[in-house]
Amino acid sequence: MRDNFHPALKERLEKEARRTRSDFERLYQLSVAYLGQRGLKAEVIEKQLGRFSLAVPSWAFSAGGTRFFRFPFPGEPRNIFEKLEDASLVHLLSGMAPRVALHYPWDKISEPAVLKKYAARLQLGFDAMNSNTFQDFPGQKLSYKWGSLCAQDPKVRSQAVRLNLEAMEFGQKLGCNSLVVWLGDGANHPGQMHFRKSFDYYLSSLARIYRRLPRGWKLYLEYKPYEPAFYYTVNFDWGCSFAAASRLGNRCQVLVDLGHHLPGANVEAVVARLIQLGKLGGFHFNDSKYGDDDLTAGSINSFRLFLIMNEMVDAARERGAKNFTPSLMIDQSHNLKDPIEEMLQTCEQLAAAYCRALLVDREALADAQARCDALLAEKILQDAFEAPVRGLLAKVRLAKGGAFDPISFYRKTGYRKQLTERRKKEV
Ligand code: RM4
Ligand code: MN
Ligand code: MN
Repeated sequence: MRDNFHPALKERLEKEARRTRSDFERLYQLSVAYLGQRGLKAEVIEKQLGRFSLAVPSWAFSAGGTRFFRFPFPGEPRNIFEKLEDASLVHLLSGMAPRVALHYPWDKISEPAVLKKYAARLQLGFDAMNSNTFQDFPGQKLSYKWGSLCAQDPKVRSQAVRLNLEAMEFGQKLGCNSLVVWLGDGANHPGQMHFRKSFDYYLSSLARIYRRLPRGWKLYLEYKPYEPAFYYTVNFDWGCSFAAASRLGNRCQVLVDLGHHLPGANVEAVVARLIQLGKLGGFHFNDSKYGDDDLTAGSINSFRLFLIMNEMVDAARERGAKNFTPSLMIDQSHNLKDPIEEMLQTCEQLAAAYCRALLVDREALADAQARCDALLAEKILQDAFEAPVRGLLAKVRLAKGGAFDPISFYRKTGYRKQLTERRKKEV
């Protein structure tokens, strides 16, 4: 395992920045001209953009796979250290992914202190800990085949609670700040599971976890309508998450995974409602066409992503950015693209959507809404959605030492090839 590849790359980045200076200037002027026409100052937007940061998921750096098969690729990271190494490259080139979310026990290792030090050397920190009771692991006493936190068998429920406590303990040693609970618990057949009883089990198991939530931590409840259970899922929508989070207390909030909605759901309205109710904990960003597809954020429905960001910017303005800090995490499964490239692309898409949301003329929008001018209101949003923001993003990225064009830079470095050679040799 090589510790630090940054110095060499940093030099190359500086060189590349000089080489692409005029391309950057041209792109930047496009953004500046747009802002100028609307009386907006580039510095103000850039400052806000500079504070935008994301957490990347450890599990997205290796090939995800589908229900049917997983296609490994050369140079794939084999453990959490190698995943961090890849994550640090994403942060270096994008300048906006300084934290990594973990999955337990997938990322479990015997010496968390070593991992923490390694991450710090790569200039990374940790974000949420996600617990996994949706599969069985070798050596586990009882199976989760019939559910985990919501299983009929109290011993299974206790085992699942214990796994969550362990996950928090592990996360605390690394400096994580929250626990995300997503369950596969549910039924495939009508009558298989008692609806009210299973939700009661959910609430009481969560209460046992919540009581032990480390100081300063949040508990995020993630919902999903179906899969792996195809008839009934115990926590199937934001209403279930909201009810549970309200019952548990202030430090428990709802997590919105963009892919966890039935087709056609108005996710931006869900987000707005949760904000209004003080229960929006954060996001798992991705995109989907049909279900929990875990595709690249903004690749299928970029207007929806913009509308979600628009709700966030609107709320931050109303409440003050300091009082509104939902957790921004990516949750994707990379089956075909190189995960590092897909993550760079994702960061850019998310930042672009956020930047466009910053450009919405909110006074004009409020005025159009007050006058019931539907056309103008919509046009105001469309105008911001179509804004040329790439120059602003590049400006902020370059100021942080990132690449003008992260993906082409990554390709030029031949980084994956180097990794493939190195990871073949080291065991
Ligand atoms: C689930 C859900 C969880 C994620 C797992 C891997 O569908 O989105 O957040 O941890 O997948
Ligand atoms: Mn998720
Ligand atoms: Mn999912």
